[in-house]
Amino acid sequence: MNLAPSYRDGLVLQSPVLTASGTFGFGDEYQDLVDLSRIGAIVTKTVTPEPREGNPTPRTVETPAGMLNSIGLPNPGVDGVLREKAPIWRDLPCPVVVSVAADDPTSWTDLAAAFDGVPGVHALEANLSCPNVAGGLDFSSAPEAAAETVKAVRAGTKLPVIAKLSPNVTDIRPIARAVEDSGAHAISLINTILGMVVDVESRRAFLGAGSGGVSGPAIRPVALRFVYEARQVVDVPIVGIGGVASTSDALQFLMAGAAAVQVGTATFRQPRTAEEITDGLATYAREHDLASLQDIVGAVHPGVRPVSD
Ligand code: RRO
Repeated sequence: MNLAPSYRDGLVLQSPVLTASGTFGFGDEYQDLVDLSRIGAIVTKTVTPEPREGNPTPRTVETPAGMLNSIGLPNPGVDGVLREKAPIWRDLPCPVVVSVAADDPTSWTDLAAAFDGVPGVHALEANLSCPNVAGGLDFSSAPEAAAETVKAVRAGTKLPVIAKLSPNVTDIRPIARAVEDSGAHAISLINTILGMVVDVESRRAFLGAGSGGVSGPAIRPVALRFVYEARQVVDVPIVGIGGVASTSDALQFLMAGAAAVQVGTATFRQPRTAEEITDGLATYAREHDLASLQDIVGAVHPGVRPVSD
């Protein structure tokens, strides 16, 4: 049975279940807990051109059916990552997708170029949508900025480029179209939804940075709708992200039009979630006589159900 979504220009994954950026380190945190040979790929924490310390604490807080984060993109910078993290990627039993973010076109191009030919790296995820950086690293709230950024990334690399989009927009469709037209091989959505928690004793925002991004099951219905809407206007594969914690969650994303999913917040509770969902999808495919899971991608039927259904 084929579990593999095939990306334009040839990235084929052994499972349609990946880990989401920011929830699995650089592949160096959970490798002893998870059988990485069975998941689709690891997506790393986002890498920037220079090292970053991240935002003031507290950086996370639980929310109903989810969590709020404002981590602020801490990472050792591209040189630090290549020196300290990349050497293990060659020997990991799954592909590595490196998440990248920069702040102007030339830096995006240079950053992308730095990962070309690094052993173990199979694709880049251009994080066009970090919600938590002062001055804004949000390149996907307008089609023009998103397109310019994807072009800059493509100019630096031969690797497949996945464009990760923000949900903090009114209409995802022109943005999805723009990144496809400018050469993205796939689109991942959604990043976190802007939110806030107030500490009523101190009468202050709970997070050190004030506001942050909401993730987890609370945002799943929102994410599903984004995937469904984007699917109507683009041909490239979509990777669904947002509260995927079970096989049934992953199936919903596939049926809404995603060729693959990423597991994020659920990993904090159970690091093996991506592996378990891979098993669950295989079981579903067997029980429903599917030759390929890709046969159900976009299979949701819009419209009103008959009462007898
Ligand atoms: O590091 C973060 O605060 C962060 C990033 Br880069 C992102 O893309 N999404 C998010 O919720 N947090």
